[in-house]
Amino acid sequence: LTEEPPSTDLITLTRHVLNDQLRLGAAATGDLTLLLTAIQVTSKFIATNVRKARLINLVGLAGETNVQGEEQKKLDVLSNDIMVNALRASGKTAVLVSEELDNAIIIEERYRGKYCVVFDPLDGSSNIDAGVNIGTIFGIYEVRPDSKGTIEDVLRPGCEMVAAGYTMYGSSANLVLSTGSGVNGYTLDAALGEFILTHPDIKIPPRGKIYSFNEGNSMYFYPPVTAYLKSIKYPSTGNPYSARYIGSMVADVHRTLLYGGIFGYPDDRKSKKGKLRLLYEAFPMAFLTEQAGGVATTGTKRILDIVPTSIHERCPVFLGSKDDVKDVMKFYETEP
Ligand code: AHM
Ligand code: MG
Repeated sequence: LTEEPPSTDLITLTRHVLNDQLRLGAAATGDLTLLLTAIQVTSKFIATNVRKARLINLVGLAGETNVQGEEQKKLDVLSNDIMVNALRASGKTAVLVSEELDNAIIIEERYRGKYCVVFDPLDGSSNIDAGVNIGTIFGIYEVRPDSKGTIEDVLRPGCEMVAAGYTMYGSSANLVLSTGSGVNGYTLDAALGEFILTHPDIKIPPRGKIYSFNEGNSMYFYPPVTAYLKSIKYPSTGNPYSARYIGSMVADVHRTLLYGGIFGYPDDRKSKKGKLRLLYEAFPMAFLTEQAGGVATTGTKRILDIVPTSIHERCPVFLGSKDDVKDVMKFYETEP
């Protein structure tokens, strides 16, 4: 038996992004690489805390006190603090929007850079205490020319983002990133403390066999969604689709990117605008989906074209394999 020698030429995330920037030549200042380095550090830090959460009293509600009488910090609050601190200190940001904070943070002049980062520090809150996969989602805009960083710099359509990605905290930590020329996946090598390129140039298969919806909401669904789901569960020809729903957007989207199929969180009679947040959930995931060759829609329009009017607004989401998502769009055209 011959064993492959270990690779001595590791492609780390930083090396990969730097390479991209070098290809851009004079247009690139290296600032985005530095910002992404800061984001990587936050992902490593959050991953470490997720791993030991049960051991160090990070599980539970913020505001509770532990047996020693110390106040506990919920993991998502802690993750938010980690990100805000690191992004501000990077000197590369101007505006920060977090799911955890009511208002945007406008970075003071001393630390100000040219990027705006919108993020959900720890998404999938219902899964945190059970140890199920959760993740961080982020999107990056460059401030508009001559802007010093205002809320208007992030109230822009998702297609204007310069980069988007997520880190999934599961059996390993996986960072999936697009800077606008395809999607790459990196896995954290805990011993090296580096994200290593493990999934180069991710492309979503044009059609999948899996659907991922919270069907517990079926009684509220509108006719196009009900009809679409019926069509894939009771197909006239061929096999019905398999259901997979984790309830962590990062994990459900990650599987969809790799295996294909469709992920959906529609608007319905109860959630009139859907559940997922436009800026830091729908936009980054739609950006990655399109960059991987898939489609992301509200059912009737392209998600990346929506112009946000407030930082925490919601939007319906269907994303994944091109043919699967187009099928659901057809039901929106034909069903009342
Ligand atoms: P959160 O930001 O409170 O964690 O909510 C977002 C999550 C997504 O990760 C996931 O896709 C969705 O909510 C699941 O919602 P539901 O539990 O209604 O199925
Ligand atoms: Mg969330």
